[in-house]
Amino acid sequence: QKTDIGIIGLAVMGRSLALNMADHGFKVGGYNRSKEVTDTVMREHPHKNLIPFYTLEELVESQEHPRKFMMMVKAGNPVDAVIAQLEPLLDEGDILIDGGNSFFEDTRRRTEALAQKGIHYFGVGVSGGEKGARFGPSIMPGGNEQAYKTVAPILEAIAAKAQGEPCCAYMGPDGAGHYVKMVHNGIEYADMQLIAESYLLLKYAGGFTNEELADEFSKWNQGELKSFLIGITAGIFSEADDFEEGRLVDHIVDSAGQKGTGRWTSLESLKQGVNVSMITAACNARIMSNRLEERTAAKKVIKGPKTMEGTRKTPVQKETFADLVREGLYAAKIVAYAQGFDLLSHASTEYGWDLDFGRIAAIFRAGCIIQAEFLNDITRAFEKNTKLTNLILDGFFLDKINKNQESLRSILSCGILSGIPMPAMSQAAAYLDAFRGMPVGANLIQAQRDCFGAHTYERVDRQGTFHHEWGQGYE
Ligand code: NBP
Repeated sequence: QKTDIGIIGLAVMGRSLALNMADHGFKVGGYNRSKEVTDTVMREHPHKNLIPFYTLEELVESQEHPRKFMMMVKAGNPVDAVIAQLEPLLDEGDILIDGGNSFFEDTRRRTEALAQKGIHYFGVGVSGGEKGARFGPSIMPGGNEQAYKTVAPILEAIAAKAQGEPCCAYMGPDGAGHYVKMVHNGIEYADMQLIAESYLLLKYAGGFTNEELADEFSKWNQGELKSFLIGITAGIFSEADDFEEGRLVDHIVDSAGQKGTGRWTSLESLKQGVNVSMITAACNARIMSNRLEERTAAKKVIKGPKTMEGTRKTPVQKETFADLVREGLYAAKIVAYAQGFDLLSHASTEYGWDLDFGRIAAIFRAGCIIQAEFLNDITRAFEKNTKLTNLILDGFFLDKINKNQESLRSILSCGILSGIPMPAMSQAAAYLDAFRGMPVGANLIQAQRDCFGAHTYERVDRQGTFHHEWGQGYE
């Protein structure tokens, strides 16, 4: 049988994308390394447009030129293993897509290697998990712009739709799509951490019950914070436990894993010299969460603040406190996105990708985990000013920052005095204060560097670099 596209790897994501394509009328060839997986998919999800193949040769022969394949296998070595098997079977002009969470540098390397043979390689970020893949993900394709036109009808058909537009758009050459997906995940880490800190504040400083938390988050989801993450959070507080009395959330261990895309974002930001401190803080928060044993032991010996005695720590009414938390969260969220888009901007210059930030925000509006009302405002900001250097400087966001930063400071001080860890919100305030030109102490650091290493220093009142013979007390 003839097919329009081949999917290689039929685990949860590959299978869901294959069925999504089949629903949209494309004839899809499905192949998986282990035959049993293919059989299970065909048995459990039979579809007239999904055709199983048990060898790559047959899968390749089922298509007309230019042929199109999408790998949905585990990132890392499995991708290279599939390429090594597939490459000899492909011809010039064929298209090979990697839809997994591959590291963008790997995608750049693979793109270059396959281009030698005239094969168009695409690194495509797919966000939204299993449900997104099955019914409409946000899709970030990177690769050859001409060749993109061949796969665009399939990718845009299966993507989520926001106000009728597909959440799929060409990002740029080689690793651009995977890079955008990586930063998307980094922002997702920061966003989730900010919501977790808001929860801790409301619960431990505000004395909110699960019922009240569910109500409060539902209310937030009607306003400017409306988003997938706030929506599911509201629902989580209402979920009954499967085994015991009470709500499930209170029976879940206080330790969360990570797969690595947040860490990649953080490492990459250090390489680029861009401050994404909130994403890094979110990664570190998960690392700290994993130290359960040490935390349990330390709890017995390290004293908390005196204000932790008693139940409620905030002097204000619950509703007033919730408003402060909502406004502080909104300000911090703006800073997190500003950091993420700053990293994209530097990468765009560094790798020559010419990323369109307004378009990136637009394709995040549906299908993905960070989908939010707020992204419309980001698109508007970058459309209004394509040269915008930092999201915070856009008129709309500047106004919000100026209005909400007092709330951020107020909940931060309340949280710190109550002993509630708020690493991401603290970073938001620190970034804001440094960015708005407050002294950051680098004059003293220059002096120290010149003192111990003769690294020289610069002056405020004259050009050039200077060295001082630091005299006293340094022996
Ligand atoms: P997994 O990441 O669990 O990978 C399993 C698939 O990889 C199976 O089809 C497996 O075949 C295949 N595979 C492996 Br492992 N080694 C192989 C090799 N050497 N040659 C050929 N095939 C090999 O699947 P997933 O969770 O569906 O995710 C697929 C990709 O999508 C990953 O990169 C993931 O990070 C990304 N992603 C996942 C999500 C999500 O929510 N799960 C969301 C967004 C992106 P086998 O059956 O023979 O072992």
